[in-house]
Amino acid sequence: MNKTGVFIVMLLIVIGGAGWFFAENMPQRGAPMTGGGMNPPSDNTNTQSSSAEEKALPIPPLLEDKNPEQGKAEFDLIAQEGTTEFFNGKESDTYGYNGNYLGPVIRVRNGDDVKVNVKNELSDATTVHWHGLEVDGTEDGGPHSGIESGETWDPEFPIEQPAATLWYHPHLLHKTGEQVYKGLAGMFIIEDDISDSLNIPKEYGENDIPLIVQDKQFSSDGTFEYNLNRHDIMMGLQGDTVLVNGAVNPYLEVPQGKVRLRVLNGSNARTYNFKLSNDQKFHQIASDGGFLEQPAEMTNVVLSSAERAEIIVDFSEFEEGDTLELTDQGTPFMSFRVTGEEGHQADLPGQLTTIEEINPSEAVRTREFVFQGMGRNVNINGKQMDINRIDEVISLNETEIWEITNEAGGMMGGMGGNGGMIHPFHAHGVQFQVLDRDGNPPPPNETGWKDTILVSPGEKVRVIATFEHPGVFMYHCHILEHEDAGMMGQFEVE
Ligand SMILES: [Cu+2]
Repeated sequence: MNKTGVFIVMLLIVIGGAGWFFAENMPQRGAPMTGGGMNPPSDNTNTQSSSAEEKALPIPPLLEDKNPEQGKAEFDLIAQEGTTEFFNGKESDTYGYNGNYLGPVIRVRNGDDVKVNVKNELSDATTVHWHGLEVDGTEDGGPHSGIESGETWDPEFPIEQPAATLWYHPHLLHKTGEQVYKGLAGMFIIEDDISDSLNIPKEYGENDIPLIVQDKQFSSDGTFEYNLNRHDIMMGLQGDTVLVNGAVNPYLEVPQGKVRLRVLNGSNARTYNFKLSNDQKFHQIASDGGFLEQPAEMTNVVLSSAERAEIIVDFSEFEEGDTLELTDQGTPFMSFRVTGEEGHQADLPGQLTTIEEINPSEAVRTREFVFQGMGRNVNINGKQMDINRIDEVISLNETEIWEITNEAGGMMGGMGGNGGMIHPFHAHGVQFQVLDRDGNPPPPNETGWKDTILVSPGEKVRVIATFEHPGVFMYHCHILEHEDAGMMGQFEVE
């Protein structure tokens, strides 16, 4: 800063609010304010231009069930190419299911026999994996279930698990990252007698809201592409713009009452630390695989890629016109606008469900999974994915403990702590329970069913599961760039 600049700053400090002085005497009024971080507290021009871009949160439609018969459901899903306008007047090439970006919500009931007709209208092959669904390997939609361009795939499966917020996305070998990033993902909701009977918000789109949170790296022209640089290969592709249901900085109008948010981290690699802008407490009622036994009171929730949390936020104390923001590490990315409408008031049930704890003594063995390597060398137990190799064989209906260790951060961790990589571990076709993290019991929001678990650098997490579905399934890191690079293996249940 030159001497004149220093003088102006000092003058500002000395005379404080004497704006008239500058109005009368500054030759270039306003110039120091743009460059010097000295914006006045209420810059109406900026507020108006940013609010003009704000969009109402898009709510993905519920996909029509074509089978009127009770206990059966049939859906049509088309993977297709399109364009999406994330910023006014700027179109980006995207993928979507039954649309240009993301997909509709598939909602089924426990006990339903489900059929999905998947048509691939992309120019590339794809697959559709039902993330979190307990189905046989042939219906799971992993890399073995490739659908060539122009072809169809019609999996049929019964729903045999409790109410939960799951999701679906492609799982093509080496191409999962690209296809998810371009927009292929959707929510898959299971309801059951328990979710029906609980006095919690459950009006879809009104007070039961899906939030698919993703990050993108946009170019200055408002488009994005899937091009990995060296940093992306190491850390997974992490963008600077957060989208919710495909919208940048959207707002949601909420009634004065409790609202249920089904939060899905649908990002390729990023881990979020969600918090409300006023540090207000909320309750997590469900994890990946369904309800927790009791609501867990929290001020923040951490979700790594593919993890879900259903949370209840109470807006009863707010007045019409009030706003609240949802933040990641303190940075807002969507807002809630409270309306004059009265919302869901009932207290949360003290008990949501009962979860039968799997006793570790039932486990027939402990299997170890060590996450190692960096960049293109990421691996599990020293091996990279080979579609022609089965890595682990499990007997049908047996219970096992899986011990997942993250050693991959070792080298960089030694260089200064935060260089270590987290790895979200995901196993297909099964829901597990967390036994411990480095020998300590899991936090309350990890005491329910899980299918994806964040494993920090140097950490060891033990989970337990009973394998009730036959077939070939994947286990892998859910940082999609790590998965695509080979941090994946196959287990066969027989
Ligand atoms: Cu990873």
